[in-house]
Amino acid sequence: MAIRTILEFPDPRLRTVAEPVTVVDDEVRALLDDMFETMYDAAGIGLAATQINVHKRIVTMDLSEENDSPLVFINPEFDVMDEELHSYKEGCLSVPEFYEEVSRPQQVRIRALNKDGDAFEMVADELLAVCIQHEIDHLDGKLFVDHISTLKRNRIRTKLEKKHKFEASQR
Ligand code: QAP
Ligand code: CO
Repeated sequence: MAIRTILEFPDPRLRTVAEPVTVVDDEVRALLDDMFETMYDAAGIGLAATQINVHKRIVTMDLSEENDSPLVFINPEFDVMDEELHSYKEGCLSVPEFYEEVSRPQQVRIRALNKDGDAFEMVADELLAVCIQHEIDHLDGKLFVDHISTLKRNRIRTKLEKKHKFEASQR
C-alpha cells in the first residue's frame, strides 16, 4: 500500500477523460488500496483515480465519521431521479482550502461495479448524491470549479498557482 500524490488544479492532467475498467482484478484492487490510503491520509470523503493520475474509471468514498464505511464504484454511471437542484458547499482534495456552492440534481440512481466486479445499483440522495456526481465529473476531466463563475475560478487558479510556485521554490 502507498500514499499517492494528489494532482492539484490547474494541473492539465486533471482534464483527462478516464477509461472504463475492463476486468476487476488484483491490480485494480491494489489500486483501490492505494486510493483509500491516500484518501484517508488526506482526510477526504471521496477520491477519483484521475486525482492520483490514474486514468481509469474508479472512485473511492467514505462518508462516515469513523472512516469505517469504504465504498467502491468502478465504471460508475448515474441517472437523475429528481431533477430538483440542491446546492452544497463543495470542496475537493485537488482544490485544497477552497469551498464553493455548487447546484446539482438532488437524487440520482447509481450503477457501478464493486471490488469483486459485480454490478450493483443504489439510489443516492444528500451527501452521497453530491459526492458521486462530483467524482464522476473527475472521471470526465471536470472539477467543481467548472460549475462556479469564471471570476471565482480564475481567483482560485491564481492563488493555487502561487502556492505551487512557492512549494517548488522550497524544494
Ligand atoms: C468531494 O471532497 C465532495 O480543501 C470530496 O483542505 C466534496 O473529500 C463530495 C478536503 C463535497 C461532496 C461534497 C478538501 C480535505 C476534502 C480540502 C473531499 C482540504 C482537505 C475534500
Ligand atoms: Co474532487
